[in-house]
Amino acid sequence: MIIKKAELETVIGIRSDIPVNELTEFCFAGRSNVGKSSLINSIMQRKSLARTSSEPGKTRTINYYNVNDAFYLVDLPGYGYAKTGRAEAAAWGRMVERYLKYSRTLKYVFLLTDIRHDPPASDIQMYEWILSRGFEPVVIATKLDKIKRSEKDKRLKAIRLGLSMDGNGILIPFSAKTKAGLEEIYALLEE
Ligand SMILES: Nc1nc2c(ncn2[C@@H]2O[C@H](COP(=O)(O)OP(=O)(O)OP(=O)(O)O)[C@@H](O)[C@H]2O)c(=O)[nH]1
Ligand SMILES: [Mg+2]
Repeated sequence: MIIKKAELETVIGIRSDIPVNELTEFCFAGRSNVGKSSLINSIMQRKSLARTSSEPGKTRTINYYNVNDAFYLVDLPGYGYAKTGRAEAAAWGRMVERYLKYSRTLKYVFLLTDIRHDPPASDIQMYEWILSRGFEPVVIATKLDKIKRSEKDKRLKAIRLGLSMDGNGILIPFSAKTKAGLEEIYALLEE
């Protein structure tokens, strides 16, 4: 994919209305620190347009990145961050719920989970929740570079099982470091 333009166009706070866009949207959900912003940067072929951090809980807004005036990549705030209070977590849930409900052009929901671990309860809940909203999540198993090549198939199987994924469900192993999996993701965006 040739990236001619990549810009942070809209930032939505916890109380803002969900914007009505003409362009197709793709959103990225997952636990804090799983690699959402890193994946978005990889897609945009930018080093640090989407802010990444080793410190979890960095993205606390919904950020819309305009790519080529063709689509938006929507960076959702991460969940499961230990220091987040219950009230804040609830506000987060409502914000993401409103996003899934009111986005008119949302095409795919990408759910990111760390390839090294069996999906935690929060990812299983998120997966089911996305399904209940009428979307079939595209699961991205992140940080592929952190496991041995020989472990890959076993880890993917465990993730599929952990999330009770449909046999036809899309599961793509990805590394922001090596860019493995990026072509498969581009293929989905270009559909
Ligand atoms: N080795 C490796 N590190 C990664 C990969 N993806 C992300 N990271 C690292 O993991 C940390 C978190 O990445 P982010 O992209 O900021 O994660 P996030 O999901 O956006 O986190 P929040 O914004 O807090 O929800 C950073 O230190 C990244 O450099 C990957 O594929 N491989
Ligand atoms: Mg982030």
